[in-house]
Amino acid sequence: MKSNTLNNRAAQPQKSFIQSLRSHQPISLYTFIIILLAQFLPSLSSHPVPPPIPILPLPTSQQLSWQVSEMALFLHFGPNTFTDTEWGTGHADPSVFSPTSLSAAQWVTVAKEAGFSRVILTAKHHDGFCLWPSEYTDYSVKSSPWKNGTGDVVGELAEAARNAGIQLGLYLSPWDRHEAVYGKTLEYNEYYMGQMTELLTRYGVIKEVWLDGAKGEGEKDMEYFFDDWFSLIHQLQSGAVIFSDAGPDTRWVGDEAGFAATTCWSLFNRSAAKIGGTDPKYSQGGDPVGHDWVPAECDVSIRPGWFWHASQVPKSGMDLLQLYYKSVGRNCLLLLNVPPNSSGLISDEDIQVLRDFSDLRSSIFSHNLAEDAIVSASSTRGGSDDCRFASQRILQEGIYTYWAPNKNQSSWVLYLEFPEALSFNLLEVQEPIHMGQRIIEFHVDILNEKGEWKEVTNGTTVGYRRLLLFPKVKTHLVRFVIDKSRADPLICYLAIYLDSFSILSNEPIQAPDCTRMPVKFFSKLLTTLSLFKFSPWV
Ligand code: FUL
Repeated sequence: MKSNTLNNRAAQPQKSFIQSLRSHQPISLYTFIIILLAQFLPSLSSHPVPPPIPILPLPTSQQLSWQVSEMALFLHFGPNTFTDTEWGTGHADPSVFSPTSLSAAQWVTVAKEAGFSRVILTAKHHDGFCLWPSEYTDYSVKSSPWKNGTGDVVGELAEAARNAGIQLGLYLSPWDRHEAVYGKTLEYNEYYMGQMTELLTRYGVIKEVWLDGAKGEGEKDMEYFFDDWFSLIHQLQSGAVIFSDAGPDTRWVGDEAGFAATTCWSLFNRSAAKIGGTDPKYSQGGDPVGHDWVPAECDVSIRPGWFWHASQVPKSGMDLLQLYYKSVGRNCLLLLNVPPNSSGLISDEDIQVLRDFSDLRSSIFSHNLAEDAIVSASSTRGGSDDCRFASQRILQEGIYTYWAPNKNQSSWVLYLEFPEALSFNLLEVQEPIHMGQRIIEFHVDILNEKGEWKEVTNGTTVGYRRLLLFPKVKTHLVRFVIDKSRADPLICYLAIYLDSFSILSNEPIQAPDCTRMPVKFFSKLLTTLSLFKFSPWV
């Protein structure tokens, strides 16, 4: 693994070309020519500078598409929904499973309207009851009164998801409290793989397979053949990611509260994690020197329980917004459980909360206040007129266009200058993670009313997407400073917003209009020429 650690604190502004000229000190023609050449030389070569080398480990295409999907809706549904339990004993009579108006189309519509791109269903929870007619057991929908035993919840959801263009994932619990062969290692592994094969061959494209090591105290001990399971899943569904406490493709974040640590690496050592016995701290933060790419997924329920209970009420839209900041905004995927009720529908109060959550996100994120900013950088790979890695790229959404600095720099800074002073309290930053996760430490400054840089926030990792909320500030000039990085830092998106709902109150820091930083090279050059005090004989 390449681990080219560069430590670089650039809190003090480097005196730029323009600034030195603004000091109105005469410089010689010789110095002027050297400065001019330094600006142009990188672009004089006939060949463009190639993109920087990625830094290992890197995500697979499946992991990239999983990460970009940002939010998935978890659907816990089964006999527990009807018996008011969380961990069914495995002995509930199949007759309890009798939803009166089950509509997988409604689940999918709710997910889609709230901005979720994937649904994940408990095809089998710990009670062993199968929501599809498995050939390997009678403990399933086929023994229930629902549709006289002819129904298939997995099938209905697969069809609804396909029709709506929503991705499908399935949870097949390893712990099975019903199946008689549970505890007999070979037999149960065969049983589990037989069921997994049914799920992955009957229902079209499956994008995520979800499994865990949960098991009650004193339950039968047995070994799961995880490596065999993972190979089977990847053979049958090459586009799927596998979730577990230890990957291989995405990891449990280490809590069921829906948030990651403020430092959150997608780097991880799979060998340091055990399914069913991980260290939550390690899972929450990942591993800055990890050899595997295993990004975190934050699971949490909209209600206190995972299954629906008549007595429980959902969280609020604002609660979900805070969870969003602490999951998606910390380089993770948010897996929000919204359990269908005993009629087989997502409850109206949960739908209302999801609408509130969606409205909050649209209101905050639909307009990047920085979209008209003039962007400049401490340096640009290939020179300041090489548009492929230009700083302006950070205003363009998507991870494949990014700003890259020149090699061997002692400071990495991006400046955003706004046509007029703006008020904001939220910053979004993204790394092009297909090139590896790089940034270790950064901070954000604004120019305050005294014309001094004032730090408004700082952070450690960035990754796919970092959202930082801070007390509201007002300025026309922001700088994003990368203090420490595993390799030359790359930024693909930077945006600012005003979240007027999550107030972290303080007095706005007002900046004057007089102090403006240098911008694009040609405007720099024009300014230079007008400011230049030519003194050829010095
Ligand atoms: C845990 C299970 O024990 C809970 O019932 C729930 O399914 C949660 C998402 O995962 O491991």
